[in-house]
Amino acid sequence: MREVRRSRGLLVLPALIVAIAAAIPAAAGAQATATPPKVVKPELPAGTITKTYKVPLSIKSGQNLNLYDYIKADQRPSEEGWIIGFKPDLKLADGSTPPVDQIHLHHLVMLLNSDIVVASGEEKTRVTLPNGFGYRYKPTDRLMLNHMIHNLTATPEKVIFEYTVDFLPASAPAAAKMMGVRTQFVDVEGGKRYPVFDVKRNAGTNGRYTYPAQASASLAPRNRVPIQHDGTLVATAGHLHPGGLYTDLFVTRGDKTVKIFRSNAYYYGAAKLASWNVSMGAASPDWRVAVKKGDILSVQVTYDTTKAAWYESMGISPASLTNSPAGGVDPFDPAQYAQLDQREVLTHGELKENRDYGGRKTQGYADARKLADGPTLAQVAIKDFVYKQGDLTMPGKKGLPPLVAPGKAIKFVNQDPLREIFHTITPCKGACDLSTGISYPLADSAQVDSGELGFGPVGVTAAANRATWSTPTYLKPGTYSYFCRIHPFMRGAWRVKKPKATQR
Ligand SMILES: [Cu+2]
Repeated sequence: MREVRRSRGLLVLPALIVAIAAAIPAAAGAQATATPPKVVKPELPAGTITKTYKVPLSIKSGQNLNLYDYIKADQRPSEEGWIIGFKPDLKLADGSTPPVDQIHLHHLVMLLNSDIVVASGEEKTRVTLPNGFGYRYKPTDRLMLNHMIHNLTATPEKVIFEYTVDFLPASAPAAAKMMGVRTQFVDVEGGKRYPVFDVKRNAGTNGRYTYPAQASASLAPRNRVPIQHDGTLVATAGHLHPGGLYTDLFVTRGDKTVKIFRSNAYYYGAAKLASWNVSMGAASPDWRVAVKKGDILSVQVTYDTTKAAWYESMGISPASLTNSPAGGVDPFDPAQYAQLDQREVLTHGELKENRDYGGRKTQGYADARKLADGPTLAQVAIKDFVYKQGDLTMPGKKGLPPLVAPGKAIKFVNQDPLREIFHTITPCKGACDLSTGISYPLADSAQVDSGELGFGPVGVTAAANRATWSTPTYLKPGTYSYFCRIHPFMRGAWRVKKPKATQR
């Protein structure tokens, strides 16, 4: 696996401010608990070949790296034609699908030459273009995979990235009528190669936080994709992370902005918001929006902030734009806009690998609040996926929470390979003593967090580019349990001592 520098032009967007905050309807239509829309099977042109390709990848223990790989000739279609549909999957070497709480497809982006074709994440949204549209493909094109596969375990793994392509060969009669599209990558953090932001608990209003509208106005310029030629948007679906409610895709022309699609997150199972067990609403196959050169696309994402803090969150709404106009609704003509079909469809139902929520009683972890005091320490090392003092899995004295006096700090030091294994100290919601799954443990306030201790290319990886973190000195006396949000089986605690009674 190697890291390749991508050309700067790809995701860097011009810096202009777009004022779309006013266009957000307050709390309208967030249907995290609503009945999911129908799963729609795509209609494919005659002669379409559906084939699965395999790209083997080696994943280091605990890895959470953003990497690039070329897709080799035997891992991709061998003839000229049209890519119509794309379905991502991740398998272990034995063909089984790893549970999301152990190995996690953080994100996956396929690049054809320097264009993003499709992007996906753990929700594994299937991309299928409406009948008659496709991505033009030649076997000589450069095809690359940008992937971030997060190994939540301490064991190295061989995995296989599997992708299924609906492909129409150029020789098929239906190919003569195909119209080419290119993906407009509309991302709240557009311009960043690791496009994430943190959502603090209780941020925003009424338990909801819309980004970037409710963040600093200086963040808005990134979120801006200028349309380069007249055309028609024919497909879109949102991408967000646990805690996310919906993405909204907007188009701006002059001083007018209208919403052209809301992609809701439909969570399955008991854990609802706090999980990866989710399908995203995609635009229905007859969604068509006519856009003009100079129009601006942008996206907003809304998260729930009542349940937990959400780190390294995303908000993306890639949209497929035809290479020349293909009809559609003019979103700035009110009568036409009223006709825009904004109904959602799902591309798949619940996935079984997303079902282990965790949060069950287990013998594995001590309840830190009930433990005796450990030694007073200025420093705690992290090595071999263990916090060397106060790790809740450690028996005996090593498992007791280290003490610190009020106003003093404990410094945590990552001593694992700093370019490969990143650890965090993330305060836990609750005692942090239950089993690990996609909904447990959860982060508490986001007031206190170490960031990912480790090093990587700036802006490309999740690394904080430091090896150490010190606990804040303002903490009140008490026991602070925490976990590593990269390896959530890692749990620990520290304790701020009560101040000594002052002598009279
Ligand atoms: Cu860790």
